[in-house]
Formats: sequence, structure tokens, C-alpha cells
Amino acid sequence: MKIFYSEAHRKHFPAFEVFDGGKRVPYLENPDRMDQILKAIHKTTWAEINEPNDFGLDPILAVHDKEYINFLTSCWSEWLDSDPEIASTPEASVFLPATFALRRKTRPTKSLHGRAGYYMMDLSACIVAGTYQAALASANCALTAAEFISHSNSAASSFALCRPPGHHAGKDYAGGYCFINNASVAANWLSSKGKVVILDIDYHAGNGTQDIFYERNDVLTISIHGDPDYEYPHYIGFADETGAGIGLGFHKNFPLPSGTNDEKYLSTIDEALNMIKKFAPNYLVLSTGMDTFDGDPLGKFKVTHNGFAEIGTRIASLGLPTAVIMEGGYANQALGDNIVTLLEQLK
Ligand code: OKP
Ligand code: ZN
Repeated sequence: MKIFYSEAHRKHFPAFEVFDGGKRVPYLENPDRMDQILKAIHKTTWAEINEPNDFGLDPILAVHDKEYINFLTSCWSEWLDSDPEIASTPEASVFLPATFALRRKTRPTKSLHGRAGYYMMDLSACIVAGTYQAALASANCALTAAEFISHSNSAASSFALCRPPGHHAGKDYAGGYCFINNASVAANWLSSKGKVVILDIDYHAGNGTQDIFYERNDVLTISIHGDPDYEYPHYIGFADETGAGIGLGFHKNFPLPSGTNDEKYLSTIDEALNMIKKFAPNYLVLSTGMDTFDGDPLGKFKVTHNGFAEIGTRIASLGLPTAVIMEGGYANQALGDNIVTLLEQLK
């Protein structure tokens, strides 16, 4: 299996994030996640790791707002310009706003913090010097994985080992460790070549992906996740959100209860796969988070290692060219073996 991976993710390693209640904790979405996955991949015989190609900004700007990308490009240096000492103090070594825009009543203003609160949805998409470069490389991994499956005429799969992840990033906002919506950029790129499904199996609702494709009928988006009634991102991912305009019926959320085990999860996968078969896509983009794992520090599901193998088997039974895009997963010790067992079914 072709795997696309860039070392550029190491440039993005904020020292901390802010949890509910204002608790400052070490950044969970850390480079060690990739090291754990690479270690497990190196133990296999079938993996071939490649550098991504550089697609330039056009496919990214086909999904994201130009001013938002401009903000990501320059906010760190603007932050340093405001006070050269600021980033070297341990208290403020990440760039984060403390005031957020309520959409539809607000506009971005010129000031750095006016744009920060507008273009960010929470306190977990911390920006540091290398964030934008890491995010671009991550998007290029997804695009290269998409390009690979578009060139092969069989049901080939590829794996984009993306970091930072992408599914919480919307057209014009960052959040939940995500800056550029890698899966959406890849799916949008593929959509000029055929019908695309994005199936999001990360534990968290893929709010960014939902927003980006909500009014489109050429890309079916499906997300299986912790019910926003109790889980982040809290305000989106409900069962009654099914698309709008010509996109009505082309989005599906499966919000699931805390404690969801293999049996319940797999029966939901089967429902999702039935929808996918009816849509009859040419390509599948799989937003793959491993945080449904029993023991993930950010999740409340109980999916097991064997569960991931079975999820992979069932998805592989679609026989579709599939670009697997890495999203979350924070039980670092188990992360490598879990993703490898899923990939093994799709290779
Ligand atoms: C990213 B991905 C809750 C804090 C939530 C953000 C979680 C982002 C998850 N106490 N922090 O979908 O794995
Ligand atoms: Zn997640």
C-alpha cells in the first residue's frame, strides 16, 4: 500500500492546549502519534512510504476561504511582531484567541485578534511557528493519496498519514487540532473525476467536512461519532442534519451513545455502507480517527483492536478505490497497531 507522509508535521508542536474548565494540558495531538504509527507500519511487509507531491494552493483554495488561508500564513509572525518576547514565555508560547466570533452576526476585523477569534472555533487549534507549513504538507499527503487512487483503475487504496488532522476545519475556520480539511480538499479534488463519498469514522463529529459539503449532491458525507449532546464539537453532528438545497439527503450523521462497543459500532458501519452502495460512488475518502478505541483519552467508545480489523474488512467489501486519511487517535501506545490492522484489510 502506498503511504504518503511528510516530516513537516514536526514543525507543529504546541506546548499545551486548554481543556474545558481552563485546564492547561500538554498538547495531545503530538508528533509521537506519528512515530507510533510509523513504528507499526515499519513492522509490516506491504507498506511503501512516499513523500507527498506539492499541489500548490489551488486545490486548497477550492475548499477554503482565501482570507482564512492568509490568516494561517501570517498570524504567527504577526503575533511575534506584536511583541518579540511573547512567544518565548512559557505562559504564551502558543497563539490562541480568547474571544470568538458568533457566525452570521459578525465579521472579521483587521486586528490580529479580531481575525483570530473569527477564524478559530476553540482553544485546541494552537498555532506555532511551523503550523502552516505542517498543515500544507498534511493536505499534500491527502491530495497525493487521492491522486494515486484516481490513477489506478482497480479498487486500490492509499493512506495519507496526515498530521495535523483536518475534519474539524471548515471553509474559514480552524478548530479541534485542525487547520486545513485534508479529507475535504482530497474529496473535492476527486469530485472532478467522479462521485465521492467521505465516510468519517473519527470519534468526533466531522463538523468542518459537514459544513463544506452541506449544499452539494456530488459528494455524500457521512459521519459516525459521539453524540454532540455530550461530546465535542457540541453544536453540530445531530441526526436531523441531512444537507440543504440540492445537498438535501447527501449528508448523514450517526450520533452514538457513550459506551458504544464493537457490536453497536459495526451495525452502524453496515447502515453507512448501505447508504454508500445506493449512492454508487467512484471513490471513497475515509476520514480515519482511531479515537473510538476503548481507552482513548478523548473518547467514550469501546471499539477494540479486533473491532478495527472488522471495520476495515467491511469497508473493503465495498471494493472502492479508497483514500484513507488520518484524523485523530490519542491512545498513542495502541495507535500504530490499531491503524495498521484497519489498513491491512484495505491493502
Ligand atoms: C480532534 B479529532 C474536550 C476538549 C476537546 C478538542 C478535541 C479535538 C479532537 N474536553 N478538544 O477529531 O480527533
Ligand atoms: Zn477525534
